[in-house]
Amino acid sequence: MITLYGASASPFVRKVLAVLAIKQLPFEHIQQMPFANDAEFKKISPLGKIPALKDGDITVCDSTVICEFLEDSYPNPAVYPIDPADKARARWLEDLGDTKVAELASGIFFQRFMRPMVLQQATDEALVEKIITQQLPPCLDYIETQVPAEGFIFEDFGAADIGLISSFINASYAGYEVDAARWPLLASFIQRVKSHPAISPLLTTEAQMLGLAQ
Ligand SMILES: N[C@@H](CCC(=O)N[C@@H](CS)C(=O)NCC(=O)O)C(=O)O
Repeated sequence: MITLYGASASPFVRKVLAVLAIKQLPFEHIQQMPFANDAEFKKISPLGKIPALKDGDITVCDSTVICEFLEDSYPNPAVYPIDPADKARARWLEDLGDTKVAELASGIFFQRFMRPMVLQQATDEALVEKIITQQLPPCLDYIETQVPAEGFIFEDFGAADIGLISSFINASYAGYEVDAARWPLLASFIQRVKSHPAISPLLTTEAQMLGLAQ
């Protein structure tokens, strides 16, 4: 039996939830919160970060490592392309989502949602403004060149699609939407990913958990 540890609204947990949904794998979900400094949890996630996953006796942490473990263990349906060049591009776009996009878009969510609502800290609005007006635009200019006008990045919906945009879902919970007039391909791609049958039910659950109307 698979057990996934991690709060549903984390962009990284969401990516693993999407892969579990695409592969139709049954699992138990423990809503482990980040920043909990939980000694028991650190036994399976040494850095204390979410997500982590157990499959029988095997424990795996880091969302990308987990998705690749699931792909290797349960190959069908695939969430990464087979062709080596496509697979390398998929990993790059997923990594971009997990790193630069997460730092910036999830940074908006962290400042405007996590800090006031969970950590009882004040939002650094000057930092949010800097992210939105200075730091995100060059990143969005690049992503605009990478997403298709229709469909998904590769033939089948997979880890690169949700990995690239997962943090924009968090940013939208904090009132930030990609400007469709400036980045039309990315704005419509985000909407298509959000409407995908593997993602849409996850967002309904998240909205309920976060107390947001959908
Ligand atoms: N590279 C990791 C990043 C995971 C991550 O940063 N998760 C955040 C929550 S969204 C976390 O657990 N933060 C707590 C901390 O940094 O201590 C992955 O892809 O799983």
